[in-house]
Amino acid sequence: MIKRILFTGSNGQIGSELSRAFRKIYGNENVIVTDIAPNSKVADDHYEQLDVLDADRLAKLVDTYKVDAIVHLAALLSAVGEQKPQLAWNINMNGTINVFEVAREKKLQRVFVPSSIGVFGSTTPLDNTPQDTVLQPSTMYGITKVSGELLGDYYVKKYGLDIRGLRYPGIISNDTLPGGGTTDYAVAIYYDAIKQGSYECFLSENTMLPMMYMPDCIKATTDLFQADFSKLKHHTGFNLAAFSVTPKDMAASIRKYIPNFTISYKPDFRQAIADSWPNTIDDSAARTEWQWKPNYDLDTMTQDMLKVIGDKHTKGLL
Ligand code: AKB
Repeated sequence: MIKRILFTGSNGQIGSELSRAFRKIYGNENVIVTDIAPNSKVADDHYEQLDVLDADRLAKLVDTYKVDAIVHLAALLSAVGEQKPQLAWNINMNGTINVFEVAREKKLQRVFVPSSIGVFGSTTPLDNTPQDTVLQPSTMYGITKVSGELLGDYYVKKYGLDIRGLRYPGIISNDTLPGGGTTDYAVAIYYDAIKQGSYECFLSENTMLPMMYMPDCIKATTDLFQADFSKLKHHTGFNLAAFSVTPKDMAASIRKYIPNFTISYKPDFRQAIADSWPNTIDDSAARTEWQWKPNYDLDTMTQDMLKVIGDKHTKGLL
């Protein structure tokens, strides 16, 4: 039975909220959070500073805390990965193999490592992108995510390890800001809508991408983490979808609540990345193998995002 779980990258957009959700399920003392930053975002964590490239320290923490499973979130995302490709390879690949090797040596019960829609490229069918399809990404981030999926599947087959992962779409949230991704506009648009009533978007108005609200991301991750391993046919790269939207759709959704909201478009280098990613995703494998089903669509998410960010703004917390 899994009792104690160690997170890497716990200060990040997903790590900060997912580790909180795991503490509710597994107990505060059973979730060890680590990040490269000297301090945790949350004061009462079991926090340890960890560079995922330091395999010895990772192994030591696993021993010290008697860890049974690792949720490995530390990674560089797609946009920053294009600015620093060698660093992205180093952190994403060597960080991941360090986690897999510790899991193998210490016989850990489970590893969760996310993948991304970044695994797809322009040779993949862009509409209703299948689960099992061509994976020829054009970004270093995508290359590391495809390699991470293949490496994880190798450890499952060769060593019998239990490794699981999801291809996250763009994740939209209102707690910790994302950093360095191509889908980050979909978070910034809500903050700017509240703060200044307008947003300048770095993608063009009709760029459609798969997106998901954070509560669904938490649900998907915990559901897959707890799924019966023997029922899984796929392991490290489940397609995952909630809804697909363009910046124009998001602006229209925001205008339902902030009628004077305006948006302008100034595409930059991230446009080419977005253009190589799918419009819509077929996530039927996740729906069949571990009963995935999202709760939020664009408008229910917009309503909640604007309420939470609006409250923060009123309290002077932005
Ligand atoms: C990014 O934009 O790089 C990430 C992702 C979709 O993996 N949010």
